[in-house]
Amino acid sequence: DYEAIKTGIGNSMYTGQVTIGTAPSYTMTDTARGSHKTYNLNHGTSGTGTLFSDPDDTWGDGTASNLQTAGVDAHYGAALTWDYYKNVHGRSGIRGDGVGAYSRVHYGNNYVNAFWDDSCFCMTYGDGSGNTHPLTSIDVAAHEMTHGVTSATADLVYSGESGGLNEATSDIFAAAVEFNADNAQDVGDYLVGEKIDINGDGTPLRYMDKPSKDGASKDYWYSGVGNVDVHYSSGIANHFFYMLSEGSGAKTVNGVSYDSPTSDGLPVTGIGRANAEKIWFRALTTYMTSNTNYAGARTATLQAAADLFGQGTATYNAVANAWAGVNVGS
Ligand code: ASN
Ligand code: ZN
Repeated sequence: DYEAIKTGIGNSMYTGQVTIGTAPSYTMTDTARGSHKTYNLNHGTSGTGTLFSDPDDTWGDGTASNLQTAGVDAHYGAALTWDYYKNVHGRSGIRGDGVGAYSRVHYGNNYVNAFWDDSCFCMTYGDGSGNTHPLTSIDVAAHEMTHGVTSATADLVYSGESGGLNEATSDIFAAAVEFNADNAQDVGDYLVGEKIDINGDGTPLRYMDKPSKDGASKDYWYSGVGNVDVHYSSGIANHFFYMLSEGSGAKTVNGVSYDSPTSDGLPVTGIGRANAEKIWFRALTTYMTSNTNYAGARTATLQAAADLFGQGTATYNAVANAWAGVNVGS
């Protein structure tokens, strides 16, 4: 059946008033993006709950007590992620087949996590502690959806060094989607989860300029890093991506101050985030495979840089230097 593209007004938790796809009249169904749908689990933990619907096509009120609000954020985050992959990398949908996934919000109670699940081709969001700050920020949505992209491409095994690369891929494109969204209330940064107050003290979940700022993530590769949690071994690739984009040392971007150290003390010159994104995407989709480790990620990104910019160019050399800065290769 033909479904007209239709948009409504959403009052989100983290991004102000936004436009969301709401056809047919009116459900949270984004017909412009593979008919991606957003469902209300209403604190349940299984099934799909109810597809959000609304008679006047104005959704949420910007507070967590209105159950539509988290739906607006999740639906908007999925749309931004869809648009990013389509507009920047020419990929239509998570699998590249134009088919949308779906989101579920209000999972359980006080659930402080969000997750992608390959088996339902869907992502799920908790409401945070006290059910007061749902995990539905742009970066978290992009992180979870990117797990779907990784599964559909390199399919990096979610343990050991490949697991760290899988996690980092989600953080890298989370930052990329957030920057590309250009939303005034959630400006782009190299932090993960800065909007959802996951630590209760306003600090983000992860930092890409110096991942060890979170107290657990790794800044540099070492033999045995495959034994640490994938959300911490990811730090090495997050740090690589930050330095490749912005360079080592101190820098302020969109009002956020960063200070990125290298393992060897040698400076790294950044090539700009857009080029770094292209290199990581091509490496992920063309060269990485299930068991790619950090050494393999270095090779994959160098191959991608050679394809896109030419071997021996300043851009290619920056990739090698950024890996050296995180103690991968020399
Ligand atoms: N939010 C977490 C993640 O996407 C869930 C997990 O541990 N897989 O990484
Ligand atoms: Zn993840």
